[in-house]
Amino acid sequence: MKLDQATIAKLAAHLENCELEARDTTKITDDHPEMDWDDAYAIQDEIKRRKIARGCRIVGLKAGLTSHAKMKQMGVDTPVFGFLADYFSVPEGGEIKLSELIHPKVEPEIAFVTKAALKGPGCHIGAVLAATDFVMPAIEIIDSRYRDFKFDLKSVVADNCSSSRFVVGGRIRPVEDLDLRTLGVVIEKNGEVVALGAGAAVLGHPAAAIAMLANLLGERGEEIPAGTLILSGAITEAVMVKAGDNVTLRAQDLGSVSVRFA
Ligand code: 0L1
Ligand code: MG
Repeated sequence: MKLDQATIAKLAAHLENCELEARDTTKITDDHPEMDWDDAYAIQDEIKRRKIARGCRIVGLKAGLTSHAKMKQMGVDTPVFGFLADYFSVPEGGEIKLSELIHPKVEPEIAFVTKAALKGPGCHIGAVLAATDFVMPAIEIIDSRYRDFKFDLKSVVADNCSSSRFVVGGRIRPVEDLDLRTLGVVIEKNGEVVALGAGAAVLGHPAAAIAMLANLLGERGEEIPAGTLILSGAITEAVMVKAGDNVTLRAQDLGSVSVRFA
């Protein structure tokens, strides 16, 4: 690690305050070009610790930048992971106040819920499918705290991978009868199709993103516990939203999920 504990705490407080006050900032590597991956995840961990200390519950995990569409859109080449706090969860059909966010974008994702622990190294799609209780469609709302979504990967990881809100719903299905690679998704904004794709856009199979996450956590001596909700990553590029927009995700075999922005 290149940063000391005081700097990690200061950067975590800065990024979390930007999130809570819905204001943007320049990327933190501008002032700390020496920071490494361990520093980036240590800042994310410190943001999580701050939330837990205030009484928040951690309700899940997310894999980010798991599709080539997203990596290309963001100009990066490695997937990343973050955590989901309780207040990120928006009820199906619910409303999100734009004033609470900076410049949100929506992403269509497949959410997994585990029934057994997953631990890397060596975690693979088969282990993930065997450990999956059910899947459901999810809209992730990302909201990078970095001005104009301009960042590098370490800054993104420190910023909890742009996590801000998510909506799950639709049909809850066990994975046995689904082919998640060919499962199609369509995102509509105000009734118009704005993005579409299939599960294979996520590392060839959405379960591969969960395996990657278990392997990354395994490197840190951590595992994905049974009963964990995990967003597997965007199937399409992220779509900008504005006040008044109604967003619906229609997922083949998994029904639909909606949210509106006020
Ligand atoms: O969920 C995601 O794929 C977001 C990862 C962070 C990068 C971004 O803000 O697009
Ligand atoms: Mg995402």
